[in-house]
Amino acid sequence: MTTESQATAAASGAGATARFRENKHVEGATSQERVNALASRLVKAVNDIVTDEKVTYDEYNAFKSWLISVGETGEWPLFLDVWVEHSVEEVANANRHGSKGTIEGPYYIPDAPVQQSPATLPMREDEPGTPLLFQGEVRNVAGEPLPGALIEIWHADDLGFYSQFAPGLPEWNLRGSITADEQGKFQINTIQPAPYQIPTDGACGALISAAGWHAWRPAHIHLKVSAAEHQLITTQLYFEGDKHIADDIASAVKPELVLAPTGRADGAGREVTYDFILDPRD
Ligand code: MBD
Ligand code: FE
Repeated sequence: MTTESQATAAASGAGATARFRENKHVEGATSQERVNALASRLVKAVNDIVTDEKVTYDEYNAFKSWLISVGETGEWPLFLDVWVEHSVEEVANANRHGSKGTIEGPYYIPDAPVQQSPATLPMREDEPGTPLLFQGEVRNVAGEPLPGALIEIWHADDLGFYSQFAPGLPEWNLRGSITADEQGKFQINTIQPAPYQIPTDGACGALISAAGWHAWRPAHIHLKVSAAEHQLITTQLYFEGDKHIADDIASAVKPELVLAPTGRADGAGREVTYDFILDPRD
């Protein structure tokens, strides 16, 4: 039997690349003027590094070989989301007044099964990990509740693997779309995810080890929260005390996004409350 621990960088990279191509439509996203301006700056930045650092032919060829392997292992989505997306997100959401967003990352799948709050995420019988009750309210910036708001949630399991990107996991494991109640409140039962390690056997892992970096993201829950007439927010929530809160390899932690769950009175795991504030659509 194939289990999630046998996940390979190439298989999860191929999955993430296929998902990206299906979900993101990029034709006509920008004009010739912008392509000229942005591509010219990118090329110049690379040439400046070569000149300043006196890059050798051996280094140039190592770089070329590495870029080829990023494509071969399907790791462009992983590479870009880990090292570039955070600044794109900062620019995109600079003018919001509601809850903080952060990066989407490579493992979102749209159209997870819809459930009404209170809900339990799809999970295996005896899903490993500490049970977590995640609850809260969705409001607008004026403090009014948003009944029927949609909370899309996805996260890794207790070994740090995502369903549909590692073998042996049920299709929608730890993924769901939950509608808030008439007061905009939601209650979601799940388990606490484990920290995520960038696959060590792919191109991103090779870069990390060649550079002497670490490969970790702190444990996190991904969310997309939306309501009619409001801007969708893509975010992540983290856990206080996590070893990599201060040095996330993906630079996606913000202090407002760190949860401090408490033990439940009934002893059944932990619980935490977090409210989402959505900006109006412009
Ligand atoms: C993840 O789980 C993730 O959230 C990001 C941003 C990059 C790689 C793996
Ligand atoms: Fe993630």
